Amino acid sequence: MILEGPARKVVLIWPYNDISALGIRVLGSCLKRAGFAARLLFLPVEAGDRSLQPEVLQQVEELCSGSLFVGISVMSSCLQRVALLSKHLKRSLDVPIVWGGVHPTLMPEQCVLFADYLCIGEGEEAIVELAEAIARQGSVMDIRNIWPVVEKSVRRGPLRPLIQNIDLVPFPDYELADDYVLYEGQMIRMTRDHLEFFLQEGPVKPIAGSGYYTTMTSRGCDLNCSFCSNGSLRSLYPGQRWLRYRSPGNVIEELSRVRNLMPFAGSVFFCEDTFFQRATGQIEEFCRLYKREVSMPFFCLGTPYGLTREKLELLVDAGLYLVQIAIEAGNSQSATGYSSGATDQRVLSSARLLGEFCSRMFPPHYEVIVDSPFDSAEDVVQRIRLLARIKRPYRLQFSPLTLLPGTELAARARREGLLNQEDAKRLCYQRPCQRKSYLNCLLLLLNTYVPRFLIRFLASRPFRFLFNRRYFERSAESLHSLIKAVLGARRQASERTLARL
Ligand code: B12
Ligand code: SF4
Repeated sequence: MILEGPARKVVLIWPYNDISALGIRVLGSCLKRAGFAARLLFLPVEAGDRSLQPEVLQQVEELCSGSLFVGISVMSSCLQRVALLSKHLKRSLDVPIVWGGVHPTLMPEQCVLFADYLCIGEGEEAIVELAEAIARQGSVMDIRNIWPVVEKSVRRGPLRPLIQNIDLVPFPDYELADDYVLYEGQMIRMTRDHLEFFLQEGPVKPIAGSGYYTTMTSRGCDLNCSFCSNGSLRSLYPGQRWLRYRSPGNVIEELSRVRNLMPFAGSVFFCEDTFFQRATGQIEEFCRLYKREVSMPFFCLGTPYGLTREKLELLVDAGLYLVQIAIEAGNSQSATGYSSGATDQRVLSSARLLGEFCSRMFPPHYEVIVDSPFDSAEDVVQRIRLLARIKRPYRLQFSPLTLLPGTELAARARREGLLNQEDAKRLCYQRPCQRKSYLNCLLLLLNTYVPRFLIRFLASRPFRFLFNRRYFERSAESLHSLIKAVLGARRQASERTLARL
């Protein structure tokens, strides 16, 4: 039974756009299971305005007032926003502020001015112990995974072992019992209609077309891409199994709620890079149950690892209609050393395999990192040549490299003098804009019908000598926007096709 009343209420805040917010929804369920009330506040960035207006801060303050504590989920990308919010709450309320998530876990010292407690690593058990301790006014100094901030320094303590049986983690909280969302400058009570609206606006909207339910069937990853936080997170747990899978039965139990919870959801999104790495037997069981109990179209992320014809056959038969493959997680040619040793051959063979399923699925999406300060022009040309070997149709998605704090790549950038203090502040936390260089334009052309041999030709030395220069970058601004507009129109057409399916 949930005991209502401020003495038992914890407020959890999610300051990002995608309100599927697995982190705080799982924590909300843990708190409720332990008899606490959880109020979830969602603060999507409105119209590109990452700051929070004074009226919004005031409303959030009112919603947090009188709670046991306010917990905020912190990724580095939102550090400034969360810092502003926390400063405001600390000034105006007498309620402890708790930061959890990837940023405090990897960069605890950077959080001391804003939080009273940091949750390092997994929060399921720690948050309940913290709530119990605060509710009975007991000591909060010795809770594993909770590091108090005392006089602006972190008091480090021991970490709990990783949850090995992740089937024990409760399903995300979608009760909407006491949830609020920022909409047009107001914190409004979240209804099913709002949920539908915001889930439709999620980050993979162009792929999904309609509202979708996001979940994960695993935790951790056994690859080691140097731009990703995964390696640093794993290093906190030496000797422990880091990549953990939920059992197919447990995933299906969660998904069988979707039709009731979200009648509007048109598909399910598995948002983990490790989806295809499960053993074939597990995938077989998952697909058998999925077809029987869930039977909704689904799409997922992946890497060039683990894809086999047999797995794809089973998954497509069960409703898989699109995959997004992170190519950089398999590119050994790059000087950036993104990957843990995959070869171009692996990328090409995965792409060939996906090509075989083209008549039964949407063209695959390939995620490509651009604008790495470690890449020479020759590295980029190698990537263009590699991509030009993949048979169309496909869609490339480009992400400018973000040097996330605590990653191997950020450390290397600092060592090699590629980042001074100012750059570190700017680049490590905010996703930069994609450069409009000649070579990036060639990459964009791969998304069009321009023949691939022509793109390879345009990437040859004489053209690079003429065009891969600053003057081109400046004038390419308008060309770039034009190509994007054409692609946008194409995407809308494919959304309409999807909506008809
Ligand atoms: C799934 C995922 C996504 C999904 C969905 C995110 C979502 N809305 O839930 C998608 C694909 C949309 C996504 C997008 C992005 N992601 Co992402 N994502 C992940 C991934 C693979 C899993 C996160 C997850 O849901 N885990 C399951 C939940 C249960 O775990 P959790 O959130 O970590 O929460 C647990 C603990 O951290 C803790 N905790 C968390 N918050 C709090 C708060 C309190 C108060 C307490 C006590 C505890 C606590 O308790 C939770 C339960 O154990 C992680 C990788 C990873 N290993 O974490 C990257 C990761 C979090 N993403 C990352 C990034 C950078 C992004 C993007 C900014 C990428 C980009 N450049 O656009 C975007 C922005 C997202 C946004 N603004 O909404 C980085 C963050 C790095 C950093 N230093 O902050 C990670 C670590 C991957 C990486 N590249 O290194 N992401
Ligand atoms: S495959 Fe994905 S989750 Fe795994 S290390 Fe690489 S980027 Fe990170």
